[in-house]
Amino acid sequence: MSDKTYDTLPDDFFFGAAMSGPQTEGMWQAHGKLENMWDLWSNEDIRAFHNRVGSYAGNDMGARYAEDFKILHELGLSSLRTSLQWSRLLDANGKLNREGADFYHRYLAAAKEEGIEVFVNLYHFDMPGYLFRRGGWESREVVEAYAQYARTAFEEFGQEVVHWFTFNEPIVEPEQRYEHGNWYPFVHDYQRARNVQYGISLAHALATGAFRELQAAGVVRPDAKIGLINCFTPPYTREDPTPADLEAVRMTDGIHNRWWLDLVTKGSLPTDVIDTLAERGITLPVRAGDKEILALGKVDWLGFNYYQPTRVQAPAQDTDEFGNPCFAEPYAWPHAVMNESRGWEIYPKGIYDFAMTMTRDYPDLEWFVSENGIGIEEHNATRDEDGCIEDASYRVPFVRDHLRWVARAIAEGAKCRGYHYWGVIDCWSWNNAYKNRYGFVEVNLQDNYNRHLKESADWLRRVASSHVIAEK
Ligand code: BGP
Repeated sequence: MSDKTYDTLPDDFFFGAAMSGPQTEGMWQAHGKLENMWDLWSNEDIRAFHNRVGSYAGNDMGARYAEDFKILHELGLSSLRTSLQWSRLLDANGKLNREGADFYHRYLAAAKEEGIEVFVNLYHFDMPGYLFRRGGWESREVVEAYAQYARTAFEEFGQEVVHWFTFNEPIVEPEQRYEHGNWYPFVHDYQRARNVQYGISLAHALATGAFRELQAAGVVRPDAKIGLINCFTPPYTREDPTPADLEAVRMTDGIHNRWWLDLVTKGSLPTDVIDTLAERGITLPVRAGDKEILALGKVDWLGFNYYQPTRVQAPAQDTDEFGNPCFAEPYAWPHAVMNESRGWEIYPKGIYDFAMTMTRDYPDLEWFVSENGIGIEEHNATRDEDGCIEDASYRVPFVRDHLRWVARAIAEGAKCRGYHYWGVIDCWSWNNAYKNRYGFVEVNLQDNYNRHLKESADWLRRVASSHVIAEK
């Protein structure tokens, strides 16, 4: 960092928490909730989940939300981004499930009582199982079902919710489920991954179109905004790159970032990326009328999830063992500082680099840090004599250093409006379940999911209340 330390954030900068419906709510069969992809995978193979903890319980927030909003309020936070679960809000005929909707009305009302504004995301990797069986994001019927779900949510909560998002990290399902085969249904097919990415893009655009229409009709509040959240991690390469390394950066940035950034700012997809894909035999399942649909995709602002930088270099091979084209491969930076629990590099300056790229390329677009955090293996945690988890030595520097880069970016003109910490209250992390803990607040599974403040909570409260980024 430069000599100057940037340690204050603007008065109107907001602090909040990020979580998601499937990782918190639990109550997986209450209110007529349908099975989602995580329930489906948990039911099929519980051994795939750390310590065999499946999707069923979330972090019990569905039962404890009133208590949790109080905790967030006491930590000085003013907002929470979570997601509605499609599988709870609609029934198997795609109609509103009144019991599920009433649950979310109670949830939103309880948050309001504690002064917590809920930012509502519509989709967090959690397709209802029956729609996955009908083809998931590769099926137009499912894309249209999503648009109908979004429309129903806008109609039902349009007067209550101000900040809406269509998707969280839309790049993750194409990659994790269809390209790298890490997540159910474990596919390794680059073409299908891009088909899924394209389907999600259409779904996003249709939902944004429905939002605009319903806002014009007065169903959605006039002050409501719609956005998209992605891990727009800036790709880096070696310090002395070859043209092939730079090409790897272009395509990684193209698929991960510019694809979505063009969609949400221009209403189209980046032609250089589409052309390169076509040269390698990958063509998108475009139909007549799609151009007009994608044109609906422009948003009001963005969320930026940031945990780690992407570092890539030219691939050693043209195709992988499954016959898929390779455009890049990971580059191991010799100076990387790692969070060993998660296997992710810690590189706070990446948040600034993204901010300055946005300021240069999309100067009018507002955004906020929609996720950032550090997950450390629970069994590494030490406790003081009162049983409080001593996490300040790693959690405080992590958040502090990221926030200082945010403060500097804002001082240099970045339109970053706020910061949401991922999992302020420990939550369930997909197939890692409760292996890595992100929270300032512990969820003790041995003690009936009871909440306990960790050592770092006091620091968060001071920073969120004063907007001064305290050293410790
Ligand atoms: C983001 C997801 C979150 C959350 C977070 C931490 O990519 O949007 O849902 O899980 O990563 O990652 P993990 O839970 O895998 O440690």
